[in-house]
Order: sequence, then C-alpha cells, then structure tokens
Amino acid sequence: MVGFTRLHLACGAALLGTASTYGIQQPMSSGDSPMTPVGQASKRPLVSSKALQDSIKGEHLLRRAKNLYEIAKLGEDEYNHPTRVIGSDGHLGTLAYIYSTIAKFGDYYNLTYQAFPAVTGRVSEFRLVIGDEVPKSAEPMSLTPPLKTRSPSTGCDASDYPAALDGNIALVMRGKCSFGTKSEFAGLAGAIAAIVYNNEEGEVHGTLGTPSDNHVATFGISDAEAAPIIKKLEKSKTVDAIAYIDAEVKTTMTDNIVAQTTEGDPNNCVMLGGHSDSVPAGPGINDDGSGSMTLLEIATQLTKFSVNNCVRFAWWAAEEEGLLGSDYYASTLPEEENQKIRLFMDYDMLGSPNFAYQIYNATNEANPTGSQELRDLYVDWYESQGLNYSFIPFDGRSDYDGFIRAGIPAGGIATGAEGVKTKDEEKMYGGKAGDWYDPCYHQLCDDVSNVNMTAWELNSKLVAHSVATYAVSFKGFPKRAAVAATKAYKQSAKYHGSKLFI
Ligand code: DPN
Ligand code: ZN
Repeated sequence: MVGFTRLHLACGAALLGTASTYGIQQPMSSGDSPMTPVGQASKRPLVSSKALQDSIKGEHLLRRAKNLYEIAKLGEDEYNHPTRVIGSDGHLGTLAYIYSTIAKFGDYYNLTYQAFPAVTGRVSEFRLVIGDEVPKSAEPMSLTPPLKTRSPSTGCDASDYPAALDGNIALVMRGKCSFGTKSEFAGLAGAIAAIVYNNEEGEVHGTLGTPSDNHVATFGISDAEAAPIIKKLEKSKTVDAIAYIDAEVKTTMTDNIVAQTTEGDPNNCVMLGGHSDSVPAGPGINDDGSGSMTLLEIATQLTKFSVNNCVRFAWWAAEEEGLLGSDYYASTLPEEENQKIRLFMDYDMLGSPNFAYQIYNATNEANPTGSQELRDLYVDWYESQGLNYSFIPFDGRSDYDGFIRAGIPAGGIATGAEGVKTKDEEKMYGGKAGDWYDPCYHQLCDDVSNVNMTAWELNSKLVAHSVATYAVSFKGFPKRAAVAATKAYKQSAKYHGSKLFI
C-alpha cells in the first residue's frame, strides 16, 4: 500500500499528501513559481488569447502526462496494473496532484473539493443461455444487481409484464424508455432477470442508471442474436433460458475539484471541465488525462494574467461511472448559482492517436442559447489555423450533459474514442482509416505513448483561446435564460457517458 490518506480539505488548508509525496515532478518552468504575490492583481496584464495560447507548450503537457502515469501506478497494488478509477489510490493521487498544484497559487483561486456519492457496479461472473445457444453479444448492463417469457413490446408499461413472468426471464425490446425502467418493471412482475435486445443493428452496451431495489439482473444482446429467439417465442410462447450474474452495486465517496478565480465578475463565469478519473482497465492518459492536464496547465498559466470575468475550472470525478460528478454538480446548483454560469466547455480526450478535430454540434435549436455561439468559436479557430474539423453528435457522451439538462449553454471539442476513422477523415487529418480514433480507448494501453502530441498541443491552444476570450468579455454572447431543461436535447440524448441508457 502506498502511504496515502484520503483528503477532504477546505481551501487553503495544509495538504497531507501532496504531489511530492509520489516523487512527481512539477513543471516549474511552466510558470508555477513566478506567481504574482497576493494583493498585486492589478500588476498582472489582462489575459489575451494570443498570450495564453503562446504559453501552452507541448513539453509541459507531456511532463504532466508522465506525472499522471506515475500516479496511475499507485493503483497497481489493488488492480495489478496502473489505473485512476475512482476509489483507487491512482485516483486519490490524481486529486492530490490537481489540488496541490492549484493550492500553490494562493488566493488567485478559490479552491474546493465537492464530495459526492458515486454508485458503481462490478460484475465478476455471468452466464446467459437461451434455448441451446450462448449469445456472444450477451453483456450484463452496468449497475445490474446480481440474480435474485417474455414481453414482446418495448416494455415501458407495467402491463407489458404478465403475471406468467413470475420466476422467469423477461425478453424486452430496446426503445422508448430507459433500460432501468424496463429492469424495474420486470422485477416488479417477479422476473428473476431481464434481457434487452437491440431494436437497431449491433450490440447493447447499456447501463441501468440510478439503482432501484426493484431492478433485476439485466443483460443486453444484439438484434441478430435476438432474432431466432423471437421467432421461437412466436411459435412456442416460451424458450428455456438460464441466467446467472454475480454482481455488486456499491457506493463510493469521491470528489470533484473546483477552482475559481477570485478576480473577475463572479456573476458572469466561464466554466470548463475535464474528468479526473479513468476506467478500471487502465491509466487513462488520453481519456481524460489529456483534458484534465490541459486544464491544469491553463489554470497554471492563467495566474500570470488578470481577468474581467470569473473563470471556473472543474475536474469531475466518476465520469466513467456515468457522468456522476458533473451531474451531481450541475443538478445541485441553486438557481442563483446556475445563473452565474454563462457557459460550460467540456474537454474530454484531446489527443487521440488517430485523431480527428471534433466539435460537438451543439445548436441553439436543440440546446440552451449560447451553445451554438461556442460551437462557432471553435469553428472560427480551426478555420483561422487552416485546419479541418468535423461536427460530432452532442448526445450525452461526456460531462456537458448535466449542464445542458440544467439549462446552461455548453459545448466542447474532442478527438475521438472508439469510433472508426473514415476515408474522408484520413484525407482531412492523416492517420488511418478503418482504425479507431483511439485504439487504446478504455484499455491498459492508454498510457503516455497513446497521446498524439500535435493534436493535444494544438487543441490545448484552442482551449486557451476559449478561456481567454470569455475571461475578457461576453460581448456578443447571449445572456443567460431562465433554467429550463431543453426538451429537444432530452429527446435526442441516448448516452450517459460511454454507456447507452435508453
Ligand atoms: N466520454 C468519453 C469517455 O470518457 O469514455 C468518451 C467520449 C469523449 C466520447 C468525447 C465522445 C466524445
Ligand atoms: Zn473520458
């Protein structure tokens, strides 16, 4: 075990285990030390996009990525490989690294931990046999309970689940309502398990979302593997099946870190975030070491400047468990605090090895007004650099989700996860068509070598541009409207992080 104590500290308190505990090198040359002493704010020049962009250096980012990998190794005792998953020493070390880096800047930032409960699931073993077949696509849903027919509809009404289901396994089509709702109805009807089959092509990588006592063990299977079973069911009404899952759902306390400039109009904040955690499988250096270290570097460089508007940085925890930290933050903001956030910018996966320059296609039609102005800021910047860019769906795959649902304009950039690069994109960005944008996505090999430094440095400059632009002025940026979750977004978002929930 590493010598690390869990920390919950108020801003300014002494740190018990700082980054130096781990032999982590701070990039001193990147401007950590020459901080303007407290009370001399006026002596700092007003931030400009050019100055902040110029301060971004690939070597500083790389140093931080290496630090993060060393921190991920703290997870080895428990996981046998580097990881920064919540609850691990790798994640606690990440939080200490971020916190201690920002704490050095004294009262330039108001720095806080926000603790919240994160519900996590673990499936140690499972087996599903339907008829004589073992469906290859069978995958237990995240947050499925352990194990404690038939329903041909989408199963979104209790009446879709007949009494005959008691003691049996429900087979339900995907669609219309969440997987969690289906599992709950199946449980209430006495089913011992539920299988949701895809209503479109492919496998179902789903999550049940917020746990309920009525949830039953739930699997997803592909449309192709469901088709013959449905045929049999149409003929014979029942098919023999065996389901087994050994799983656990538990609650871990973890923390978001939020740092806000003490200077700048506190009623008009530009907010940005990346996630501090990784999946259990690996160290998460691109996902989202890239975004979270870009934020740390920009928060460092920003201390050389003064700002007109408040700048608020967030490092979310438990993104990989379903955007839990950002959801908690956005959904618990009092109305008055919600109104102070002019926009939220999401920075998750900025240096994928087989990258594309992706911009979330966040329109004002489907999202809070201002989202599109942010989208266009990214467009203008890539165009000004003579670079190509691609719009990608704004459908709930990262931490912007809670903000949009809370009525706050949002957007962001990314470089791609498990998606496959097209021929056109190969022409636009180089790399390799047919391969994933990030071939190490959610795997052990997401290490320091899994970051394309050109893409990461360039995107970090764009992040710097976005921060500096709004730190100086919101001129031309739409005023905040009252909180009203956007219906169009709610209808189109089908992801909650990397998992489908509907
Ligand atoms: N939210 C990312 C993850 O943490 O798995 C994946 C992702 C990022 C997907 C950005 C699309 C865009
Ligand atoms: Zn991520």
